[in-house]
Amino acid sequence: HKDPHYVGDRTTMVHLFEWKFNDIAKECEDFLGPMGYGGVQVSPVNENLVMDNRPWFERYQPISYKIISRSGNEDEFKDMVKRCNKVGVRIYVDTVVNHMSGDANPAYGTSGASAKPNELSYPGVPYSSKNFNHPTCTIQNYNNATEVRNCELSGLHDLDQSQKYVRDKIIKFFNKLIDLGVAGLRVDAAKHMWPKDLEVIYKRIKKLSRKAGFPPKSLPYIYQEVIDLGGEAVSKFEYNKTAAVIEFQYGIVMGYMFRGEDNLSRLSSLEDTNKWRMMPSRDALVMIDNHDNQRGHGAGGEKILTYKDPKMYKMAIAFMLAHPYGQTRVMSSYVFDDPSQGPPADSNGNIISPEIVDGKCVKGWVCEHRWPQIYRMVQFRNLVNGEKLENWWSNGNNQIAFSRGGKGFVAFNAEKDDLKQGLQTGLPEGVYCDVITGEVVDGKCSGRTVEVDAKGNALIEILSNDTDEGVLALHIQAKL
Ligand code: LAG
Ligand code: CA
Repeated sequence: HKDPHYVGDRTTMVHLFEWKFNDIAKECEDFLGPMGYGGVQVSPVNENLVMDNRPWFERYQPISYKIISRSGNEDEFKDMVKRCNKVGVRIYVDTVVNHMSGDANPAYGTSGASAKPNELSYPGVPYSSKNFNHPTCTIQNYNNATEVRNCELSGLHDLDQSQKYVRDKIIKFFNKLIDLGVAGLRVDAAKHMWPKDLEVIYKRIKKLSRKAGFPPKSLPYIYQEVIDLGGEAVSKFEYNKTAAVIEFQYGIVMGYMFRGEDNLSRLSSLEDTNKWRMMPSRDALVMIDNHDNQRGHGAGGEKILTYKDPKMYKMAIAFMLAHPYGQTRVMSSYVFDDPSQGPPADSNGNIISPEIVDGKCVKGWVCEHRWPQIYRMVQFRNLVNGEKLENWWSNGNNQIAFSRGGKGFVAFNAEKDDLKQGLQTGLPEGVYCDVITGEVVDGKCSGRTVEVDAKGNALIEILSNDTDEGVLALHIQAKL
């Protein structure tokens, strides 16, 4: 369950947070497919509790496993998966199976059906009181693994996955998604479920759909949300036997690094994941920010970089995409101030579609995935896939550079001094267009150019007073 099953040389998924299925399908066709994105993580697709003011987090409060939410219904979901697969973009679903909703009275789901959360009754599944962990308790002590697994996470009613009945319902939901052609699943709150119960569930999930174009015997990609920053009873290393784990340490390290609060040169040892207490590369899904920590939810959010710090954010994303570690995920947000605020919506709570003007999203959507500095680094990662990290250089401080074999080269300057340095790029001789500041159009570079000599050396310059970009990236497909 550790292979995302991307098509061809694709490498990176984007989380289109709170997007509607119809809009995602169109984005696959118009942009993600042609630009080389490998997949989309969609927000939870199953029926959820309708909450006042429609905060984004209502989608983490399941009412049933019917596919119906503000993103769309089952037909729309099916159509999206088909259309995205057709243009080489895989779909990954965020699944919430640790718990059902918190208390609400009356409680309505997104299909209009009602439930009685305070009686632990969810007729749409159906689950009743006996399917939940008893006695009911609230997680307080993260040094007690049993409490973390068997008590309620912020009042969300905690399912007992040791029951075959509960597992059967979860497996049925997962298998339905697979029949509809998805390539994998995010497992929300995996830390709050017992690894042995999850293993039983994973073993019983279907192989990916042949009809949707997957090779025979492909297992779904499973990446589990286990926030482990050290010092708690539950360890992420309990979860990577057969499936992948989201490496939350990564975004925190990158936050410190690109804010200039650590020393970039230390990243030379990033491949030694033991040293950093990170998952082995093959087992890790990494990101700079996610829907939780970009707004201070979840844990470890203080140093996380987001679209709100564009220069440092683009540097961190470029590093993530240039460095070979992990499976990479790009966050795509909507504009927010209030951390509870849901996506752009009309007065009836219907999500407003992103609109695209000159390649950029408007109407309250940020669409980081459409920032040229980001999608061009996705293309960089696809191009250098499988190439070794070479020609590492640092000034011992916050200026670094490295190549990926002889195909790509990146340099970063996160300090107050200019970077002006002759460096070995590993690239063949020629004039290259920096894909951060521009692209090749009609044989001309719209941004900076760099001349690489016959020995692979070039003068690399990143000035500290550049308010937009602190990174430079060259690759062999952007050679003039
Ligand atoms: C996750 N990881 O384990 C998600 O990534 C995260 O977004 C989910 O929390 C969490 N698990 C549960 O699925 C989010 C918000 C919470 C929110 C919860 C349920 O971060 O703040 O809780 O979804 O909607 C909210 C209120 C709580 C309240 C609870 C129950 O914020 O104060 O107790 O609802 O009504
Ligand atoms: Ca639990």
